Amino acid sequence: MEIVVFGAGSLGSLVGGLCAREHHVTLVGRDPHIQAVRDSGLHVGGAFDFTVRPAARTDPPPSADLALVTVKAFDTDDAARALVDCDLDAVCSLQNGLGNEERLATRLDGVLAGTCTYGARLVEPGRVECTGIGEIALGAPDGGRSACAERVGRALRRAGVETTVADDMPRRLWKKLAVNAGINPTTALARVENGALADEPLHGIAGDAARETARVAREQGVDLGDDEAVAALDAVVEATAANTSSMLQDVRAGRRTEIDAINGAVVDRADAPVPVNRTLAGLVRAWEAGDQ
Ligand code: KPL
Repeated sequence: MEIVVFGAGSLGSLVGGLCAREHHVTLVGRDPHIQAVRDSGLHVGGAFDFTVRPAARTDPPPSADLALVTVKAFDTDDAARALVDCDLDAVCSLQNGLGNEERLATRLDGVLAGTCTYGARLVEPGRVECTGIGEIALGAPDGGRSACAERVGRALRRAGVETTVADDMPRRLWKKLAVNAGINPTTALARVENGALADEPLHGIAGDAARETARVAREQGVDLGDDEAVAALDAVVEATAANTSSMLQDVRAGRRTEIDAINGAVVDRADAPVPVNRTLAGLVRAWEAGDQ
């Protein structure tokens, strides 16, 4: 299969590197990472230890069977615009937050929703580290079975990527949102690794954000219980205890965060007040406006 990974940051490079063991992969990203991959290939370390030689470019190729979209949520519209001239059979979002698939589908056909729990860190240009083996779940954005998702799932599994083809993607996206709404802003504001959320007072704050998110999911007709959301949060905190959340990485690097697509999305969709998500979003946005 011809796979283009649009957004070759840490996660995109890891998934692209894993896929390149079996498929023809093109990484689309920015220099100096892309230049390093062109010069010396992509080394995948951490839980793996191999080097692959995917194609690497700063703009999409003219065609591919599948595009894996791994850009930050706020770059989704740009990704859709950039991919419009690429002849594609399927597009799968592996991004944080809600609403990415709808945005891609305004310009692209064959859009699938996806979640990815692999941990990844870009160590230096041309080198990515797998900090935790997780899985990709993908399927139709509105739920239900999808022949396209089955095809993509088979291709990812052939490459040794742990993959579930799911018929309940809305529920999975909300569950992941609950986890991100708890972990990302709390770790970013407190400047701690994920594992620090196992203890009070941060555990309580992250748990309340996850519970509020589950309540908003239910308001939207998605069956996600408070206890299930908090259990998912606790499991990710434990599994990724030594990891730096993507939002803390963004804050440390002085970059824009995904707060709008995470806690902002919870606030925007809520029928009743969500004070914890509103407060966390407000604090992170205040940091973005002031300190960046
Ligand atoms: O997805 C993540 C992120 O950092 O964005 C979690 C699950 C919180 C792992 O760090």
